Amino acid sequence: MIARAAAGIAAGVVTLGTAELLAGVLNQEGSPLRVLGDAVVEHAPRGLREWAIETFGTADKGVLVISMLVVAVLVSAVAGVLGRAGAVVLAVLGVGVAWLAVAAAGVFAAVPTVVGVAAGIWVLLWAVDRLRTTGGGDSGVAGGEPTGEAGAVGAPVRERPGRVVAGETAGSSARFAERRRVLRGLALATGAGIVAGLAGRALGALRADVSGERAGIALPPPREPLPDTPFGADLRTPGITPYLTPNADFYRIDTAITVPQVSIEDWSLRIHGMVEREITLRWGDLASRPAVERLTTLACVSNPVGGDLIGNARWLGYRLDALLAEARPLPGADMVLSHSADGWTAGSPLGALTDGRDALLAIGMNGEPLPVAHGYPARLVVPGLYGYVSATKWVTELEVTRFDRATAYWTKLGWAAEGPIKTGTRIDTPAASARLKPGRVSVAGVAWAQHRGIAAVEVQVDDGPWEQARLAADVSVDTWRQWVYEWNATSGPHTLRARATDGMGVVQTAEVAAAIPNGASGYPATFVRVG
Ligand SMILES: Nc1nc2c(c(=O)[nH]1)N[C@H]1C(S)=C(S)[C@@H](COP(=O)(O)O)O[C@H]1N2
Ligand SMILES: [Mo]
Repeated sequence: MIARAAAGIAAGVVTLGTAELLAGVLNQEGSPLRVLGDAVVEHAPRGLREWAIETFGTADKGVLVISMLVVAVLVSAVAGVLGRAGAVVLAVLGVGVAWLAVAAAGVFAAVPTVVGVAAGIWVLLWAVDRLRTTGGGDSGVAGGEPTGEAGAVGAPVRERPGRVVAGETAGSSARFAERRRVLRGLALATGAGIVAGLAGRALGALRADVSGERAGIALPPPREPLPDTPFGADLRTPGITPYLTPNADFYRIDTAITVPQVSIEDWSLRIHGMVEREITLRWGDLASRPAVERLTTLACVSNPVGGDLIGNARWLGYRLDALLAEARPLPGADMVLSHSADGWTAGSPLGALTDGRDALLAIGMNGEPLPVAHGYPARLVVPGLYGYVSATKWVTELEVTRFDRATAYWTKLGWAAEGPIKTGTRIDTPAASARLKPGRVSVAGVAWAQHRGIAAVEVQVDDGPWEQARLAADVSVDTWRQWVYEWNATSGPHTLRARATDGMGVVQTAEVAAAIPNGASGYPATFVRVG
């Protein structure tokens, strides 16, 4: 029983290993794990999917892969115990997965699964037949089984030629040796299967990798190039967040366990749904359109008060209002559901993409092609909206629709359908719990209210009056603004608070709110000790 289960597991591992190796060499779409994973994600009951995302967060896909492997091992073990009938089980499962692969990516995508299953079945039959001749495949203890059982099923006991077999004991030990050989073979097959599978995955990742392509991309010149840091935008106060966030320091949030690798050869943007004229733009089609450059501060709805899921970059791209106008949205449409290459979606108000603000299909970030993790080759950047409702990376589709017809990824999971960025500020320096000397201390940070702008920042020490901070140059309503308040620190423990006022004259709310459903709020506070 245990030996047979081991045979089944070896067969299963050989099946998956062979298939993954072939998928790595031939085509990623044929990976049975990927085919099955996509099918599970697509057809899982909503409740289960929500539970998985809530429980495992962005690791949900990794958990899915591990769960699938565990199930595969269990099913294989059962198939092994079933012996020859187990081969039929493997064949049927193989046909099912091959069929899913064909449905998802064409006939060619079935090759890895078909060859993998054939290899697995071969291993299973080889092992099952041999185990039968060595004593039914029960526990590994030779002699513990009635001699003659092998004969009863009609297979001869294999013995080494020339060996003198004297009676039962010698027969048992020959069978024992043969069994050990079979088990050793199974262990070898399992090991080889694992190595093949890992090699296939590594090869696939290497083949799909677009970083080489990215390095060779020439970005179009923008109409009015911008400096990285407009004059006066950076106060250079020690400890303050720099005005421009370098790509390497830019926060990253997405649901992808492996970063999607989308080649410009395969990339296209389809604008469809409630439009007069559906259009599909390929990479080469972009070149004939004017490229613009804009500084925009991106923020994540999950950013807690005082958190760092916010960054400011110089984005190069194409105006979304112009691209949408080419497709001519129909009256009644009020949402653009943007889709990514990895199946993620965001729902943005059509108005926010067409009201004249600098909503972009971005292809460049701080003078470079988009980093792969930030959406290469193209993503959306919309001033004033949290990333989860606007900033689709690896974007492939703009579906013009209505809020009462479509629901985006995070909205299905309880986050608000609309996500305008709340006015906020952060104290960068002094650091929390800092020990300071009495005297002049620069209290400084950044404040943001994208698309409304920042008009003022005030600082409060303990329960004192709110004092005006000095603001850095006003670059645009769409980027954050640095501020500094020169504090005359006195000995003792103190709490520093800050609050911002937006360009409409509205002070940020003091009401403390958690990030879900539409963004955290409340004044940031820093506790320090002076003296
Ligand atoms: N394809 C895809 N795009 C996505 C996401 C995602 O999970 N998948 N996350 C969004 C969220 S929640 C945010 S805050 C921004 C973050 O962009 P960044 O990683 O470039 O900082 O990307 C958005 N775009
Ligand atoms: Mo986000």
